[in-house]
Amino acid sequence: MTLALAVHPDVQAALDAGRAVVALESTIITHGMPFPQNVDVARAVEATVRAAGAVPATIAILNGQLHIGLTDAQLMDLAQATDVAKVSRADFAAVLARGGYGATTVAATMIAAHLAGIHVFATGGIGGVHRGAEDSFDISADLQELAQTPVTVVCAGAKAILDLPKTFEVLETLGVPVFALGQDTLPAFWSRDGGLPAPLRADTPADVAKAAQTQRALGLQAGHLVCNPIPEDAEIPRAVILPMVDQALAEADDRAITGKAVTPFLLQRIYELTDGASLDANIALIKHNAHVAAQIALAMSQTPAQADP
Ligand code: PSU
Ligand code: MN
Repeated sequence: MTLALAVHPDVQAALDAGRAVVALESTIITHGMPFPQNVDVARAVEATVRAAGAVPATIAILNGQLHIGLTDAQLMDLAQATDVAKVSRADFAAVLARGGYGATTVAATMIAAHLAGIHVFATGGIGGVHRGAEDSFDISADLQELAQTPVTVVCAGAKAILDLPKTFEVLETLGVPVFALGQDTLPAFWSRDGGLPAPLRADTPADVAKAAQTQRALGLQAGHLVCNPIPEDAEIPRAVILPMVDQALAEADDRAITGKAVTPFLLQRIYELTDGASLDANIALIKHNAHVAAQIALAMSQTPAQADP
């Protein structure tokens, strides 16, 4: 059997013509932000991609069908839906097979983008090695996906809900190229400087496109992770956000929250603890990432790779 993808006509037209397309995830909509801000943000991010000259493809499972690009009505429907599964590599097929709604994480969005022939994907933050992973073994499937699926993921770094040094050690072990954009240190989501040296630095979207295409020419199947610092005017100082992250982590521990529920719980609590201020920063950085991802996709479309795997 082959899987029938529901590809939005605008996305299909762009792919057929070799024009720039940027994949967008949907877990951020259903498990990362409250309604109606989530749909506003999803629309604004799509508009940013279009304004930069690329076509957005928000990826989600609706009624058991894998959608590559959503209509506005579908986006609205997903943003309000309850009982949406958070889908990663392990449960992707099972959710499609049983039907219903699914929101794709970074890992699942990479799988879907690659299936559809999309090379670039913009998100906010990736999953990683959770603090206390030495006991819980909680390491996001996003990291393993970056090691095996050739999609360039643009994020703002990783949130302090994670163990950042361990997250980047694992990425190195897995052979994932990690770039900081325009600086020598890794950004850490709400702050531009996470205090860790960046493994690689790229100064322009074209540099990233060239590195990704060279990696494919080498025959390596890994993705690329591009860490794009949050715009200066939207930055939240670490001293402000860290105590709230610590509180959210302590609460998760008290309530014995585990597995897939951990990340959504922490994101929701930080939103509440900052009185919604974390959301403004999220919106600014996601739009910025969408803009950069569109520029990378444009650069790739101008010098297409020789062979498409
Ligand atoms: N980190 C963020 N924001 C997010 C997520 C992670 O700062 O929205 C979401 C993404 O969809 C990511 C997923 O792929 O959570 C990771 O979940 P887990 O840690 O359960 O693998
Ligand atoms: Mn996990």
